This record gives sequence, structure tokens and C-alpha cells, in this order.
Amino acid sequence: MRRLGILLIVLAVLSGCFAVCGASAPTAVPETVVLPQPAEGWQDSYLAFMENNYDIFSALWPDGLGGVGFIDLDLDGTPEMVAFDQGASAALGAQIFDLINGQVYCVSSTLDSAAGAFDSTYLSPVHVCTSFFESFRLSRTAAGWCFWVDSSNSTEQTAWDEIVRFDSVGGVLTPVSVCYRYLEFDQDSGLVVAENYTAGGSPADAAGYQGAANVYQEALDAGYEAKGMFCWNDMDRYSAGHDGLMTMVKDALTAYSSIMDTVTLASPAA
Ligand SMILES: [Ca+2]
Repeated sequence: MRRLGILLIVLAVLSGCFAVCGASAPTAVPETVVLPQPAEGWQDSYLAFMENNYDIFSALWPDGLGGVGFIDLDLDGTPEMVAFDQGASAALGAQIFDLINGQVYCVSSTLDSAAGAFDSTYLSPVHVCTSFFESFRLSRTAAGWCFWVDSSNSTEQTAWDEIVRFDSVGGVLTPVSVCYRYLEFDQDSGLVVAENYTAGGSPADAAGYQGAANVYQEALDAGYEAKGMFCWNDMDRYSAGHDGLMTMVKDALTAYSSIMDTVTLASPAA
């Protein structure tokens, strides 16, 4: 039976090359993705981390977190935890936590003070602003399968966005800046008065930025919709305090759906 209708998230040998899709491209990208088994007891590890570090969360986000969800961003089989703040600007700030050798670490945060509050051993300088768990896209690029996100934010006079790809480096979720665009507008005319671009971390022009972005924006999307819980969906249940936060985390764990259970592709790329 032909299996073109289904993206099987299968096993084995490919994990090394697809997990780090920024590495040199394999000769052929498989139509299926191989996922190892999740770390045993990963749900309890995240719950214990939240319980043990509630005072830090409370201090960093006194109004409470905006939402919590779980996504296996680096395709190593074990989900990362994505926690959104309440969004003081156009987009929400994402904080990403990874389970590394049995310990939970903050690996990305929009908040500078997170570096002093959490163990910063694996904290990346690359962070993410977006407003939906579904904004994290699983795609098949020419270099391999990966999650990526179009991270963006804006003010009345400025706008920026950054394509961020999620690699696994030594078992650690590693956000990588693919390309970055900053625009500044004249408040009266709305015309762009300043612009700045990078691609692969190096200065670029608009075409260089767009060329790097196209690799992801035009890649085959697997159709995976990540799930999470937002506090404003149920303010009574998810209050800013300890009980509300822990309930939100538990509900997000229940809502988590493995890529293996959910992804289908109508027409895998040639
Ligand atoms: Ca993972």
C-alpha cells in the first residue's frame, strides 16, 4: 500500500541528521521523521521544576504567565515547555525550557533577568516573540525536518522579525537565528526611514534576508498544530497564583499531542 498520504514519524538512524537540520544537508531528506522515545517521566520533571521554582516564576512574572504548552521543538522525542508571558507589547514573549540529563533548564527567554534567576548554563541569546503555540511550524526543508518560527514584534515606529530555527546541539534545544529584519517608520508618513537585515548572523540586504526566510516560509509544512493553555481562556481556573499556574501546566500536559500521533501530509515533497 502506498504511504504517500501519511507522514509516518518513524524510528532510527536518521535522528542524527534531521535533528540538527542546520548541519550539512543530507543527500535526500526522508519523507518520514524519526523520533526517539521521550525521556521517562518527562511530565513529572516539568511539574517538579514548576513547583520547585514557583517563587522565581512569581518574581519574574508577577501578573502570572499567559500560557503554557509542550512542543518537541528539537525533535529529540522529549517535548520542551513553552511559557508565554502576558504580552506587554504586540506579541507575547516566549520562555522555553528543556529537559537536559534529567534537569529542566531555561534555554531561551525574552526577559534579560531570566539569566540571573534560572541556571543560565544553556541559555541562548536568541529568543522568540509570538502569540500562538501553533506559530511553531514543523517543516521539511531541503536540509531536513525542523521546527521554526517567525518571531516578530512591533511598536508604533518600529517592527522587527526573525526566522528562528530549532536545532538540537548535544541534546540541548538550540534556537538559531536564520535571518533578521528591523524596520523603522516615519510616524507621519509611514515610510520606512531605517532598515537593517542579517542572514545567518551576518549583515545582509533585503534580498539576502528574504532568500534565507524563503527556505522556511516555502518549505513543506507538516500540518502539526502544537497545543497549549492560555490563562485568559479560563481566568478562574488559571489565576496568577501558584494553584492556577500548576493547573495550567497539568492541563497543558494533558493537551500535548505527540507529532507521531498527529502529523499527516497529503503530498510529501518530491
Ligand atoms: Ca525536544
